[in-house]
Amino acid sequence: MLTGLVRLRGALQAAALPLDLPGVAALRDHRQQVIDQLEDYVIPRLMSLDAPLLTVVGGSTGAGKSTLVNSLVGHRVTTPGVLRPTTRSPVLAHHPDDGKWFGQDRLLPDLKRVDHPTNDHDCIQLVPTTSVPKGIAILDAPDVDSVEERNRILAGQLLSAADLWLFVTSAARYSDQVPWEYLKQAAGR
Ligand SMILES: Nc1nc2c(ncn2[C@@H]2O[C@H](COP(=O)(O)OP(=O)(O)OP(=O)(O)O)[C@@H](O)[C@H]2O)c(=O)[nH]1
Ligand SMILES: [Mg+2]
Repeated sequence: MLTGLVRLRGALQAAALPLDLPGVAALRDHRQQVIDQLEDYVIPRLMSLDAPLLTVVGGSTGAGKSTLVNSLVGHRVTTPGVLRPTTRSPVLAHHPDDGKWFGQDRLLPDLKRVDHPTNDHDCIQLVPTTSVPKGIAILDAPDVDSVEERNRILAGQLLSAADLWLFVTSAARYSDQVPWEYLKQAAGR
């Protein structure tokens, strides 16, 4: 399968769609998205099938993502808050034995690893804890529809790297358009 996917990526890269026909811009975008998805997620995942299942908690600001992550883990690993948005930098809780899977060489290579809370968009905080079982990890993400552009971009990257999305919303926000666009993309994937 790996050989097949690498060939598929090569074929897509070679299919440059050079003619400016109607609708070509959307097709070029789609082609690039499929290449990115293959390079950022599908091929790396296939090369490390034993890696823990990465669950990314996404959704609107204030929906309760950080609160839910803390409740699932059983103690406070990420800071909830009343300021919107609160979470600006992702927090990844995992079993201590699984730490080797979350190095910069294996996952989200653009993000620097830190071991303390931060608001730096270019960092990801790793929290090793025995409260998370081996084989699964949970990531608290910034909101998908933030007023902060960097938050939105980061949330998109995190969701693309996920094996599983846990989507959080509230009675007031469930019909918002932006989260629904993400869910449609996920269904398409
Ligand atoms: N009254 C009160 N409400 C709080 C407090 N902390 C969080 N909340 C509320 O609880 C809800 C969930 O907060 P969070 O878990 O931080 O929400 P979130 O989805 O992680 O939000 P972002 O990180 O901004 O994307 C929000 O409506 C908050 O305003 C607190 O200390 N006091
Ligand atoms: Mg949060």
